Amino acid sequence: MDQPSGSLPADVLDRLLDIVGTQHVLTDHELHRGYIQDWTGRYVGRTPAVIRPGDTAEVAAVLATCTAAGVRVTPQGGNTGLVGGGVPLHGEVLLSLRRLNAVGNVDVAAQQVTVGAGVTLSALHEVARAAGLAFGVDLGARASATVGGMAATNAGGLHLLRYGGMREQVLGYEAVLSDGRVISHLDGLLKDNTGYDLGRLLCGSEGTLAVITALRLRLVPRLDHKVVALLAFETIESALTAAATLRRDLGDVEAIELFFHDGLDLVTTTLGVPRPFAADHRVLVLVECAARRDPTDELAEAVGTLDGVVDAAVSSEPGPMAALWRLREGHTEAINTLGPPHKLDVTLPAANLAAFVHSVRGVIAAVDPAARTWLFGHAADGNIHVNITGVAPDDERTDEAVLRHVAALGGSISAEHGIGTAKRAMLHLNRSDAEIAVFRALKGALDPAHTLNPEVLLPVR
Ligand code: FAD
Ligand code: 2HG
Ligand code: ZN
Repeated sequence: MDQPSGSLPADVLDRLLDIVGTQHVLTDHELHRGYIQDWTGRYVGRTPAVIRPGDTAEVAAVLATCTAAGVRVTPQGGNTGLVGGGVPLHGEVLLSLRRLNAVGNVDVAAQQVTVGAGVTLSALHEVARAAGLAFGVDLGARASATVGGMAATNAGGLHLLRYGGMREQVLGYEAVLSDGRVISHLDGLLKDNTGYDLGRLLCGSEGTLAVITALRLRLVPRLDHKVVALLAFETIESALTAAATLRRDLGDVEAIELFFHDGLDLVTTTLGVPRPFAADHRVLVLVECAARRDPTDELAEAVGTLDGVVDAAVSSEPGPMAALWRLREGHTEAINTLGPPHKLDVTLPAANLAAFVHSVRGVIAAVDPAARTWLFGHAADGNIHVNITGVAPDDERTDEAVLRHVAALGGSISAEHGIGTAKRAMLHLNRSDAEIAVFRALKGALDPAHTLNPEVLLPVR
């Protein structure tokens, strides 16, 4: 249900101004653009005010005020989310957490650090690197995505097969409930069986249960020797078999990514990136290894055993490695130039992945022959990103057809981006009535007034 977005009750606005200060309450709609529209331009909302608290106490006071007044709130970090969960689509107050960007000292002995929810992934990588360590999650939106948003979406990313997703990195949390109470468990003890793991519950909760204000995060050893190979195949079957073989045989695999010739064409022409091969090959697999010693020989040896490789480019130099990565990471940016895409983010069981790649274009074309389909993703996780262009932003027919197809093949309708508003009507494809009832009970227990993202994740009754 919408709440009026024109203005807030005067007493509520006065209280919010008192809490965070005049310069951090943005009521001028001219200043809202970067907060109310998502990265793709598909989701555009409106808000009476953007509130930018500077610490946990301010977050608590803001939430207590909004809940007492019946004002709904959308938490937002870097606004790189791709499922319409972090923009105020129903006139919510926009709570930006970007100012919570404090970084604690790295505990090198424990390999942990405590950071504010608004710290960007790039900043976290730099902090870890400077301490001789690394952070296990990486993704293309690293310059803007915040750790709070990444935990809230349980972001997966490029290194999931080695280190896990965000949930596996969260060792402690601080968060604010919608009534203003602060819950905190930031010790980072590796062994700690004192009840429910609320930090992990918040991972993937998409701002519906509490506002994350700080996280205690696991760091991993920094591996300075890297090598990247781009392998070309003519069939998806040979590419997927190769990905599985490399995952099994190589000890130092950091990433195994997948894309196709049409996406490669789009990236190279749109972004002005050089083509990697003279010939046009149908399927591309990008492999990265990272180790304490140069892993190039091990990777080259493993590639030599693979069937179906028709071309290869290998580099351990920073510039050429970045150029190969650009071909994969540039997909999101290149597709955005075609107009607001529909983004679906699905996982298939390994046994059905090739069948899905063969069939999904037909599923989409059957619904809308004018739609264009783009496929890419994280090959080793079974995670395919299905992007659809040429479809009106509010036309859900192709989305629904793809998600039903995924579910019929035993897959997940959200691999890593979350449910948001985009897929809430389809949650039943993966979650039973009993599970959704438990979700609702958790929501009712932590946010009984339904202040936080009331239109996200949970289906309309
Ligand atoms: P936002 O977009 O601001 O918010 C996302 C959700 O979290 C919303 O529901 C919001 O309400 C909630 N939220 C935000 N902050 C908080 C908080 N502090 N407390 C409670 N709730 C909060 N995702 C992947 O998983 N893997 C990828 O490889 C990947 N690559 C990407 C590449 C590009 C170019 C882009 C644009 C996006 C990519 N994403 C990827 C999606 C996106 O970056 C992730 O979902 C990321 O975790 C969002 O972080 P954010 O800070 O931008 O969150
Ligand atoms: C990626 O893997 C991201 O590049 C974004 O998850 C996917 O743009 C997308 O659909
Ligand atoms: Zn992804």
